[in-house]
Amino acid sequence: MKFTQPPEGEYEKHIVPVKGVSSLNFDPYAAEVLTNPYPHYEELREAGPIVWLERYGVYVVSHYNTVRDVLTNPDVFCSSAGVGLSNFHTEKPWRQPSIILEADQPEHTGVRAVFARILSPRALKKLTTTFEAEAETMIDRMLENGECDGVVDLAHAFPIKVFGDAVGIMNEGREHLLPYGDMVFNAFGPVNGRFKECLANLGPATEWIYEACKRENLTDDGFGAAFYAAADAGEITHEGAGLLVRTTLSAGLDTTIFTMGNALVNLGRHPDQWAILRDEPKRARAALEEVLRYDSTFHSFYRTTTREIELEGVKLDKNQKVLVLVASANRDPRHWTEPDKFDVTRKATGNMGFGAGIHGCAGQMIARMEGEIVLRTLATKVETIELLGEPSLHFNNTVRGYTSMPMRITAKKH
Ligand code: OVM
Repeated sequence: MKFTQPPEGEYEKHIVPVKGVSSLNFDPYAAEVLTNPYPHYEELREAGPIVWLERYGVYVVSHYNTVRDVLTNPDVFCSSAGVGLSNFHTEKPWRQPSIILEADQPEHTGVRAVFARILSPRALKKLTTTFEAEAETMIDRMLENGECDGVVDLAHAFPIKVFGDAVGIMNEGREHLLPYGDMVFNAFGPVNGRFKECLANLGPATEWIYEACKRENLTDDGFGAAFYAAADAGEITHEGAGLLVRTTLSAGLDTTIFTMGNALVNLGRHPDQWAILRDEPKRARAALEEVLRYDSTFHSFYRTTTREIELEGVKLDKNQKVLVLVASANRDPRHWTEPDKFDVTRKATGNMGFGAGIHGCAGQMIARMEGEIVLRTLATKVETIELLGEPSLHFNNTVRGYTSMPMRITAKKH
């Protein structure tokens, strides 16, 4: 594999002075930033709706309205050049591009329609009882033990089981899903130490994913089989069907796993907010939405300009990468009241956690369903959540979450 991005330390070459726009040396991928990005995002928003990042030679947009404008103008801010820092027009992608994520209209349109039909609310409804039963089993087991790990025992275990089964992949080897996703999401950022270490430790994960996506290795009643049936019907190619399975396995695990972990951490840290949810479990969906706003799993991705364009008074060249900081949009006081307050009673819909526009998360319905079921089952069964020490943060170039969260939970008395 060859990477044509400049290695770490050589980004200086990319510095181009740009007139009429704030220019910062800010590194959104620095460990210190990932530890607590929100004060940094505030500084960035204060510097302006669009800022030049010297280190990477890209613009960054961090205000809610600007993020939305970029995401809802896909003809100007395209995805086919990749949605990471790497520009597919000039650099070789680390893997074959996704036919849904890294594609533009008109090719994207039909593929997205097939994907949306197969993950439609009707298809998802059939999965509800299975998902609920699994959440109950896992949470009952945690309650029996009292002391548990919220990430390992629930946030990780639940999507690996229920989403893996829903796609229809083999049981053997599912431990490769998370490391593969980690690579996918690191690869949207720079080729930094984090990227290289992840790649070096990837082992057989990529090969396993490739095998898992093959028709003969899928159950005959999952999303995977449905993608291949769409190929039989001539709606997509058979290679495309395999790539859509790969999309579910790339985008569907780390994201939901981290989201559930972020929910547990934030509810553990805000006992008043947990009490509100626990007393009214039907608030689960709204609480999940607030988690997605307040501590977004997805922090950033890129778009690439298809022509010269003026954005917030700044003239952008053609073929220019723009970093879209959705997690900052979700904390923008120009849009939200008291954005830094975790408040499960607020109306957090309209947050940019799933993006927006034609590329808005295609799995958001099943992601919300998984999260809602887990939070509702917790709220129904659990009285108290006590974090035992600091949860361990996972460092990734694109997504935010935890790898471990020791906690003690007690059962509700009925
Ligand atoms: C894909 C893909 C991978 C990662 C994320 C994603 C957020 C999609 O392979 O299509 O959407």
